[in-house]
Amino acid sequence: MTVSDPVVEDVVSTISRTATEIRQGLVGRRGTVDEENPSGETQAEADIWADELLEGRLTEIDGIGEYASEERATVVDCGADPDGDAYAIACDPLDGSSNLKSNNAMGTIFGVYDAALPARGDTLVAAGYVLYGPITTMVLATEESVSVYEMSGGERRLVQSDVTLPEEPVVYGFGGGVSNWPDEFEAFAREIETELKLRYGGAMIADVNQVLTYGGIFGYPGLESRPAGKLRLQFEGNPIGYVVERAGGRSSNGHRSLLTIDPDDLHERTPVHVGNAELIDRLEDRPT
Ligand code: P6P
Repeated sequence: MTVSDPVVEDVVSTISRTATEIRQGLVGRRGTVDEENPSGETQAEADIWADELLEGRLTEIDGIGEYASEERATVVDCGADPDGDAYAIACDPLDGSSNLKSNNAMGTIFGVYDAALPARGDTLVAAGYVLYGPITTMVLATEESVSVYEMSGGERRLVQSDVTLPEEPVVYGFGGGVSNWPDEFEAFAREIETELKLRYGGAMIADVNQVLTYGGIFGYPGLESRPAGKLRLQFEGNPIGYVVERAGGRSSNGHRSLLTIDPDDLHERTPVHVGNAELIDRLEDRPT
């Protein structure tokens, strides 16, 4: 099933082809380089390689005015005006690349914004992720719906459409470490751990995919040592928040939808909570 907006369809099919190549090229690129990304994190060879592949292809698409990624300090200007009739793409080329060493799931996150970057999440027109798990799948959210595809040979095959979060939550995953959590989040987490099953693997989209599949909540809160948390608004919070909200769930920074945050900086971090609406409401309603 193709996407009705031809530019978004071109982006999604380009990412499908490139993601297949990324997955195949992970072998032999599991090392780290002596470089840091703009967030100060050591880069894997695969981080840089995946970013270069995506940038080279996505910036060639007519109708794309900007490209930005977690691996690049600044936005790549593709010439067209994203405040005009061009979109801007924000990518996390390899989310969870630290899982390369341990051979656990990871993936590629993308968001298509109808605004110049950095932009509010409610300017997204599409967002999604490719998950490099036992098989390669893509979850794609557009203004119409949320769909799941299986990927093979650079092509995507629709396996589920109109995806919604299961009513009954089953799993949870909270990052950052309990010793780093503010007291009010720790109290919330202690409640949730008596109600749901722990699923946390160190790559946001693999953990979020558990929530989308089984129902529940994923969170990476603000920490005592790092009040804004770890995850980036443009490249992780907004695209995943858009997917989960389109699937009938909620996103939050602890107080409000991630998609309503006015960004100040391309690489700004934010606390990220996504999942079943009742659980996010409970989090936001807690005394702080
Ligand atoms: P921690 C991966 O590095 C990432 O950005 C997310 O994909 C993931 O949810 C989080 O960081 C894991 O962080 O502190 O548990 O290693």
